[in-house]
Amino acid sequence: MTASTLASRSRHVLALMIAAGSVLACITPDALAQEGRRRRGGDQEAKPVQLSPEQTDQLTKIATDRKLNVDDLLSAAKTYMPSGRHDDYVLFSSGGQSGQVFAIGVPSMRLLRSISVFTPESWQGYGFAGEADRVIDSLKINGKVVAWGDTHHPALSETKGDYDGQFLFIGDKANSRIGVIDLRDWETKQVVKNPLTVSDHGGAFVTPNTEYVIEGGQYATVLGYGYAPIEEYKKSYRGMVTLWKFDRAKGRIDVANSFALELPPYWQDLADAGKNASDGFFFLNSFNAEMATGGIEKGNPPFEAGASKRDMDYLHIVDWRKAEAAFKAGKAKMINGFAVLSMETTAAEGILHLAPEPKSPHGVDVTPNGQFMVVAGKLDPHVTVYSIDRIKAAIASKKYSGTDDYGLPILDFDAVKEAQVELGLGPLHTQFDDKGYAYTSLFLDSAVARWTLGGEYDSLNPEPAWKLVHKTPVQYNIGHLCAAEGDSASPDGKYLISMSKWSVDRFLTTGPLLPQNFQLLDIGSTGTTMPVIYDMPIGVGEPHYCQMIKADKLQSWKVYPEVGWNPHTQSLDPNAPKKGQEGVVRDGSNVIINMTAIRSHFSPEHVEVNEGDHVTWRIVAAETAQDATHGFCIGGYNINLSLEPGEYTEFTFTADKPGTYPFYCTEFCSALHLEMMGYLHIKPKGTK
Ligand code: K7E
Ligand code: CUA
Repeated sequence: MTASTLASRSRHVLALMIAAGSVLACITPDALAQEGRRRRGGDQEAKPVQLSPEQTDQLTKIATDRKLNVDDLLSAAKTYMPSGRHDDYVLFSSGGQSGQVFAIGVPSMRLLRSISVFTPESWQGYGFAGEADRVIDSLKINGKVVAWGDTHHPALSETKGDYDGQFLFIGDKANSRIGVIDLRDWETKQVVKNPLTVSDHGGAFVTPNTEYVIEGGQYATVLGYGYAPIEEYKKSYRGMVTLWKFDRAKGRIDVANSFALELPPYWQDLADAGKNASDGFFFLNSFNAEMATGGIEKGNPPFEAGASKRDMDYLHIVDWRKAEAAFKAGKAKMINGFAVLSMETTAAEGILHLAPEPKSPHGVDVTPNGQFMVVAGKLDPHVTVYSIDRIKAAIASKKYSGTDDYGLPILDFDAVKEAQVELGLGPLHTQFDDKGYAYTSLFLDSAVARWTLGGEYDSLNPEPAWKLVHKTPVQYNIGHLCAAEGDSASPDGKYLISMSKWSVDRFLTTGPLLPQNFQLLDIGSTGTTMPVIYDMPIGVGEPHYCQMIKADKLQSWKVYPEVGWNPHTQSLDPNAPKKGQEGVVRDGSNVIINMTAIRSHFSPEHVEVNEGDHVTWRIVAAETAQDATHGFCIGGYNINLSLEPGEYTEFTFTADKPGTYPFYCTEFCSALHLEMMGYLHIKPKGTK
């Protein structure tokens, strides 16, 4: 081939690529979606499956070669999603120490996305927007950027006790923070830091209409970052539970209208809000009613022995409407700038009652009708079930067995207890289905237990009430579990996730650090058994809790509503540059760059600034097609943005290191993606 034919051929190829690029740019999302449906046949009517003798032979051969039995084939059929077919449920899982949330499709168990909350992550452009990044700013605690979190409990927003698909909250145990995610664009909008405590645990949980996001504490401290020697534990250390007021219209926690309850220095654990019959209450476990202070180095009993000595700890029963009334009546005092109802107030106003609960419980879970609270104690093979009717009656008739050291009334155990059900070793957490069954994780047994509820649920299943009916082994050491909408007022049944903490031999070895194992159990289609039908390794952080929502409840945006949209304010941004307004505006050493990004160029392509300039860079992704995302990075300046269709972003930096910096698009957006770049010229001081 001669040089000239080579040149003409490459011109031809280039022309084709540009043509392809502009065709792509004008295809509408609907057209793409239609094309996708046509190709995959995903909308076709389901036809009865009929295997030909050849197909049966083929299937048998594959199963034999791959050593699959019939149960394996059934599991595969229950979980396999043909290309283009969408899952029925979305699982929002805590990402543990990754500080993120993971979204996983069920039943396929495909990871759909991560959502950064407490940990900056570059693909999402979360925390990489220069010097005045609002994300980095929101992660500051006492002036320090704390750029990770130990996420434990996600909570979907609820309406009448059912997931409404609008918001997701997640707690950071290590740093006592709550993140707020807007499920229209799946982005974190707010991180609030609790000014009372260093760390927490019982959060996030929402009240039935998301009036409040509840954050229970854990390890007692001197509230408000105070100090006292450990010898003054009983006198000065305190627990807390915080009620964060949620403003649904703004999509933000309203800190000024939030408040906390001072609690005894028992280590409060998980919480759950009442609903239906128990609407207006929430419940909180505790596990160090002994108020052990450890000190193994001084010959004292270690924490794990000291905190498990007594047979009973305390379930905390909070009437949050009474608490709200006391707060609104000005009965709170301020600690570190935050409103707190003291224990004297909560006792005097009848806001807080304690009830004995067996040995170091972990989970407390309210049944869908709100009638019962299920408490599982890791050192007791039973779950203990409380009834809200009994609790209300005991409170009304003051059926106390005494008061604790802080003057809080303790309800008589036998008066409030409905049942105890023996399930096995190490029961932790409980969820529910639509057939009157409860499911409890058994950490030490490595199993999921199915058992029957009583009361109104009696008629729903054939077995006697309050009875263990089945156990499925899981691999291994299950912590939380999660059934489809299984902690809401109307669970779906069908699927259950075992969040197995140890995976040991389930996957290829990944060095000494192994993934956790999310196991999918079929709890809907098999009658009495509930087999494990999928193992999904989670190799990013150690998740704790997750919630599974029906996919069609999510009203997620496909693109931002308008070009120039600011995801932080969820409105059109007046500063967003429009097409034709691109360029550099200088005011002394303050420089504003107005830029648009559309396949396959940034405009302007050359940006000149002087060393020492303070640069404000504004970019609009002028795209309207679904998935036409661009990135924008400047190497060496720690900047990377995700520019989703329609999105407006701004970042600032000081041009303190002169040089020639290529900036480029970090998403492979088009055939000419590599050409989607430009140069930032930072002229050294003194350059003419
Ligand atoms: Cu791991 Cu809910 Cu924090 Cu139990 S918690 S396992
Ligand atoms: Cu835009 Cu790659």
